[in-house]
Amino acid sequence: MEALAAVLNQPNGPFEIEPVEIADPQEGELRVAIKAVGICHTDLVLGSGAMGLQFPAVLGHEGAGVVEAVGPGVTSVQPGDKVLLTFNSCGSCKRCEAGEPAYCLQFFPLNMQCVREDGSTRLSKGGQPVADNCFGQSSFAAKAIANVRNVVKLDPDADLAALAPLGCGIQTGVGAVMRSLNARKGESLVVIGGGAVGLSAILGGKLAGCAQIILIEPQESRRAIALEVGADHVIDPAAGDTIEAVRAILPEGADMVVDSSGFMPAVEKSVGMIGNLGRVGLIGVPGSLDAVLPVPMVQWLTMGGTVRGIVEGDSDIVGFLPELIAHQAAGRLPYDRFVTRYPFEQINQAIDDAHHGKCIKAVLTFD
Ligand code: CXF
Ligand code: ZN
Repeated sequence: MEALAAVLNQPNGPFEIEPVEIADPQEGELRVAIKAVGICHTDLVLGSGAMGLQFPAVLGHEGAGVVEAVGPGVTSVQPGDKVLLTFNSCGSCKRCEAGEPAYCLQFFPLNMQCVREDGSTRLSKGGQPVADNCFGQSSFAAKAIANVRNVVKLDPDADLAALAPLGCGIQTGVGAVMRSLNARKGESLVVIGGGAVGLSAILGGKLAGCAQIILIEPQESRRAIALEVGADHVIDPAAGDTIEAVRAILPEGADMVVDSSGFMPAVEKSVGMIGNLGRVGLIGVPGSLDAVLPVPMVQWLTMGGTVRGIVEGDSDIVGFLPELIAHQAAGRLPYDRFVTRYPFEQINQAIDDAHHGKCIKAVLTFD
């Protein structure tokens, strides 16, 4: 069967809208007619080839659509069901068995390698394989093959374009605060970086009842949106030392700092911002694999500081995504404030707009 896809034929694009051949779903798989897909920064990192992506390839990992066909053994969804797609996991390692699929021991090969263990692809063009299986979906296409473990069934009246970005970016930011750092009512939160994930961390702070929420972000337009969606204070890092600016608001230091920037000069400041029993959560991926975050040992052990890495906001998928969907439906997750929709064919324009600060979170729509 043929479907239009945004094919990456070389590192860093451009994405080319071309017909590809899509195979039938196999054991545990389903074919989804994609109706909307968010663009996540990780798609661009994978598309650079830095993680060993083979070309041509189809990326995309915030898909939402309608099930068209299911493979053998699939009983949780059926053709006609609306589904939200998210990250994949093996289901059999100790982390998956503990309900912690974001730390699946196979996370990298199942999500970021875009190659199956047996080397097979479900996409091809002109008889040649096209790399797929990006986060178990490759949803920059009108049709995608997903897996039972990385889909959540939605209500028949679900708004697919509105829900698509929950699958990665929004759940990462909200979950980082609510789940990974276990935010409690009245706690203070500093967020470094006001992209989609950082702004979602602010939304997580609001849901958790945080008392003081501070965003550190160089772009004025992003600081303005942060204030609209729940930040109490915003700090321009160009205006002076960010540790001093945070401590002018929180003299005893912050309970939580979440970094969504991966920009090391900014991340390094996080250790000076927290107070006793403070927690630092790292989400942003630095440009270099050799990046190191120095921690002042004596200060940290006496104050009981924690630094931890965060993947997908510690989402367990089956419990957390339905929770987020309910918050969205009730108007408690106004991430639409920083989403811009584009027709699927305008994928390159959407990426260019994001590069130039004209858009924060792009969602591509079909039809
Ligand atoms: C990724 C980001 C890089 C580390 C693994 C998880 N999440 C999705 O974009
Ligand atoms: Zn992502």
